[in-house]
Amino acid sequence: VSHKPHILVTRRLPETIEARMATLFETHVNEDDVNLTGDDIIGGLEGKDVLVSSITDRIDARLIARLPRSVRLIAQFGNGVDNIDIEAAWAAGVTVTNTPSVLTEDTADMAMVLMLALPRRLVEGTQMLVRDGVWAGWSPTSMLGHRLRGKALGIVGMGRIGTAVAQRAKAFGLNIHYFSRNRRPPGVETPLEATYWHDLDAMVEAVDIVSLHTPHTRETFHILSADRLRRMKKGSFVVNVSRPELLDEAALVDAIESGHLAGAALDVFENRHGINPRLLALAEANKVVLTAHMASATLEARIEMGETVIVNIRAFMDGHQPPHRVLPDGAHGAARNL
Ligand code: 8YV
Repeated sequence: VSHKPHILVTRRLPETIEARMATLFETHVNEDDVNLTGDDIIGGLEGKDVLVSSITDRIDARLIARLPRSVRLIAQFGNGVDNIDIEAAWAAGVTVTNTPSVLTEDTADMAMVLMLALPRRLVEGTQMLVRDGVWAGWSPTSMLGHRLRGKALGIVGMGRIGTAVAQRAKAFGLNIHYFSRNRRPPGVETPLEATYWHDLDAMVEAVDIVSLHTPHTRETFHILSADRLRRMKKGSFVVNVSRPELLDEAALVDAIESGHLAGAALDVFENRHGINPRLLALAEANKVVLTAHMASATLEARIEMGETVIVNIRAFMDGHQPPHRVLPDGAHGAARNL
């Protein structure tokens, strides 16, 4: 195209990224950084070529049907695209891209932070020091947690992030088990011994920790169901840095309250704005560790995510195939990267 692409960016991005976008594109950023409604998005897209979206934008079939004809690209700032109806975009001839890979390592680090935080009582240890007079000083039997080494970790979804978690967990002496849509031979792709399970029910019965690393699709909604939570070993726990929809949150709370599960370490919640009070109570009781959807929240990752958005937009506007196109998975509606 002869003119600079006009883009709408729905959330504030790191300064360096906004500055670079402003030099390359006619850029309109939602400076308020509050969630835009569908009407806001449609209004803001008047005369635009590209929508730069984030996980907090609900881009469903209805919104896609209302897109101005000029908008041919939705460039998501993020890896997961479950906020976008990929099939509807595909049917409407609108290209969708995402920002995989650049956040893999940082997200995997956060999974390890959470995996260690619970058995090693990280949050409790800090609270003890900051709450006046609670700490009685060192003693041989105080603050005993549990050893991670030697435990069995069950990874659900051995994609980029799952593989990066497996590599780290291996170094911590965990035995790696995984369930995946496609069997990946980790011995070939990575120097990693891991046990593949084709039956998720059987895997959750066998492991001490279940960590979720699959995208949220129709197939993976509540993949860690009430039934599977019941099947998990007594005293085992759950880690989730992926999407809240992957587990039945109410059933998870039940399982922890009843003492069946030792706890959970969660970065994502069903209701982002009003976290389940029972979950908060479990956090008070140090049965769960909660973080604020920050697994990819490093400045470095966010800058690289922004750079990836820019690469996708430039390729698309130059008439090339953008490198990180997301296509619908014809058979099941699950999105996948090319
Ligand atoms: C971001 C994420 O918080 O990429 C993802 O899928 O969940 C995180 O990196 C978010 O998506 C930014 O839009």
